[in-house]
Amino acid sequence: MIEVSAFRWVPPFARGHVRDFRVRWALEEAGMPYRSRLIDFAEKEQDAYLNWQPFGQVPAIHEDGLALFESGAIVLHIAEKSPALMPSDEAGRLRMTAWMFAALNSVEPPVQNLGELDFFTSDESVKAARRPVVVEAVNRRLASLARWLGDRDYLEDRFTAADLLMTTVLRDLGHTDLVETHGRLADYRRRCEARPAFGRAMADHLADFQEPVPA
Ligand SMILES: N[C@@H](CCC(=O)N[C@@H](CS)C(=O)NCC(=O)O)C(=O)O
Repeated sequence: MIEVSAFRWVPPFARGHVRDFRVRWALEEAGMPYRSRLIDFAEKEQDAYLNWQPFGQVPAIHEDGLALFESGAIVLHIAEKSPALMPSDEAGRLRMTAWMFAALNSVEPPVQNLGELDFFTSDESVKAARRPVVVEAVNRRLASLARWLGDRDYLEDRFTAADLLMTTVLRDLGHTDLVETHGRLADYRRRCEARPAFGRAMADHLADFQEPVPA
C-alpha cells in the first residue's frame, strides 16, 4: 500500500494546508488506498527521512520500492495511473502538465510570499512596507487566471490533476479576500472543493494531527 509522509502536528492555522493534502486528494480521486506515515519535526532532519525527502519536507511517498518526493511529481505520478485525474489523449495530458507547472511555478510563488509575510514575519514595519507589493504580485496572477477561466468550469475541458493543484494553491489565500474579489476564481475553488474526494482527503488529513507531545 502507498505510504504518504505527513506531519504529526502543525499549528492550527496550517492544518488543511500542509502539502500531504494534495497527495491524499489525488489518491482519493484515483481510488487508490494509502496509509499515512506521521513524522515529527525532529525526525524530518534525520538521515533516514532525508534519504526519502532530501529537504526534510512533507510529502514523500513509498510505493512498491519506489520513493518519490515533491507534491507535484507525486500528484503527476498518481494522475498517470488514473483516468479520473488525467485525460487519455496526448494533447490533453500535455495541457494538464502545463497547468500543473503553472500552479506550482507561476501562481504558488507569489501566494507563498504572501503567506510567509502574513504568518511568519513578526516585524510589523517590514510587513507594512512589503505587503502592498506582494499583494499586487498575487493579484496579477489571479487576474490572469480569472481571465483564462472565463466561463469554464475547469482549467481545461474537464477536472484534472492540474485543477487539484491549482485549488490547493488558491486555498492558501483563504486568510485573505483575494480569491473572493475574483468571483470566477472563488466559484472555481468552491467547485473543486465540493468534490467528494476532497472531503474524504481533508477529513483524513485533519484526523491525523495530534497535540504536541510535552517537551
Ligand atoms: N516543493 C515541495 C514543498 C514541500 C513543503 O514546503 N512542505 C512543507 C509543508 S507544506 C514542509 O515540509 N515544511 C517544513 C520544512 O520546510 O522544513 C513540495 O511541493 O512537495
